[in-house]
Amino acid sequence: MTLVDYPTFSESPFFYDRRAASIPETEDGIVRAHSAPRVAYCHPKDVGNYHYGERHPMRPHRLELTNQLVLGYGLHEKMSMHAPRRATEEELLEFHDADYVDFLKRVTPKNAQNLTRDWTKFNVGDDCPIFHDLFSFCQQYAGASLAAARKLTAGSTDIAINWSGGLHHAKKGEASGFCYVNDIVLGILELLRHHPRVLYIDIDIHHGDGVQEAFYLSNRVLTVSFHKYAADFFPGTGNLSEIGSDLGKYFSLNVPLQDGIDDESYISLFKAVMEPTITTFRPSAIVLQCGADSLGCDRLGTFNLSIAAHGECVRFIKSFDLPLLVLGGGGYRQSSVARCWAYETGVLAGSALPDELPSNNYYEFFAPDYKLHPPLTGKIQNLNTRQSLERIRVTIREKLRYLGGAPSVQMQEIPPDLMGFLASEEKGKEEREGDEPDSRREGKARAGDLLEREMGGMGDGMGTGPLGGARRRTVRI
Ligand code: V1D
Ligand code: CA
Repeated sequence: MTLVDYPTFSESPFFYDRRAASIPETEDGIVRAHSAPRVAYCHPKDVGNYHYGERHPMRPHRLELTNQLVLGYGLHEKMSMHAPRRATEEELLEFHDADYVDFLKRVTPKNAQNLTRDWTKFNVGDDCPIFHDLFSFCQQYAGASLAAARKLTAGSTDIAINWSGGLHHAKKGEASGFCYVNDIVLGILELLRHHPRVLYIDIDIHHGDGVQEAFYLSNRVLTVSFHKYAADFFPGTGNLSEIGSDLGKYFSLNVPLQDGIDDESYISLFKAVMEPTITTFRPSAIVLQCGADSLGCDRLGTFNLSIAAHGECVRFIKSFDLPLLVLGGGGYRQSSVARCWAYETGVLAGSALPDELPSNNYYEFFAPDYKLHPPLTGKIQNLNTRQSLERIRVTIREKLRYLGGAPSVQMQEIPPDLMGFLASEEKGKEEREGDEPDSRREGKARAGDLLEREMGGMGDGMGTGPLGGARRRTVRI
């Protein structure tokens, strides 16, 4: 049977959702309620024990605080809990350059002084210091995003969470902005083995430049970043005018904001941008980076968002009922990050959490109020005017009109028989590769290889050609 026997993107009245078509039964034969999505929570063991250095704002310890609140609130009763294995070198090489991965593997705080030429080449230094066991840290957070993505492609969960991931600045061959390995790109590449179109949304206050750059030429991944865009604010990219190139033209969207944006304007702009983006692009999976430095009172960020507003963005994206990979990112007031991500875990798991924080090993971090939603103090002046926000909204809507008309979007869906085959392949792979300390065997023949061959030569954006031909920093998809 050839692929042209199936309805195309433009012809079909709705996306072919394999969950809707398959019998809604679990392996033990129990019919699941439609309304309660299954949530998988991936937390690498000890990921909170790494240290960037005394003066560095990034504190992996916030992941331990988050986990304590998640457990304290009893959310482990509502989700499947996983301690995924580390990513292998081979898995990191799906996106990253071999010399860069080799450098990350070899470098230590002791030998770093002898590798000064590499410091410039791989952009390590003040923002991205070499700390003890750096490579293990990278393998842990990337392994968790890969495991989370695989659970989605295997169909064993509807939502997968990895708060240790979301390191959106890392490039193919260099570190950037506290990020070494780009677990988001790796996770999206995994999703692309099964999903024709993946939507990436980034609510960290910084521009999601590493992910945008990786998929800048692709029409299979649409990236949207909401961020502060101002002189001297890192990384300096993310203007409205950055829209993608070649096949990827109109598949990068940017929402550049100014200091002090408040809950109401952020939520209404977020919904006004995301609703038409989702209905026009019609992704079959979504990746949401939830950087918590967009919260008010962050040590690096200068927005005024409450945890409730940040969480409302998560709730809104969840409401589309698509396979959803939820990741962390920035966030530099540890207690706020932990509150925010615990609250969002509750939103995803469908549990309303009491405002009184549960007792936990780090209770004193949450002084003086010990509440989940403490009042925001020290708000920053809102420099976003009604007109500036309206201009952004209108401009993005215009770009979406072009996207809707782009012939490259009219892609073939994955045929159901191939979907079934790929799902069972992935399920087997997920079982083989399970959580630590289970077996670490690796499958050699990959579902994506088959997908590439099957879809090759269609000229529809899902073929084998290197889309990254013109820009070496992009990935082959
Ligand atoms: F304040 C610091 C103290 C020590 C080391 C670094 C910093 C620091 C603050 N802000 N570094 C930054 C940003 N870097 C610069 C550099 C100056 N150079 C010319 C560039 O302004 C980097 C901010 C990174 C933000 C990371 C992130 O929040 O987006 C994130 N997302 O996922 C993980 C982290
Ligand atoms: Ca962002």
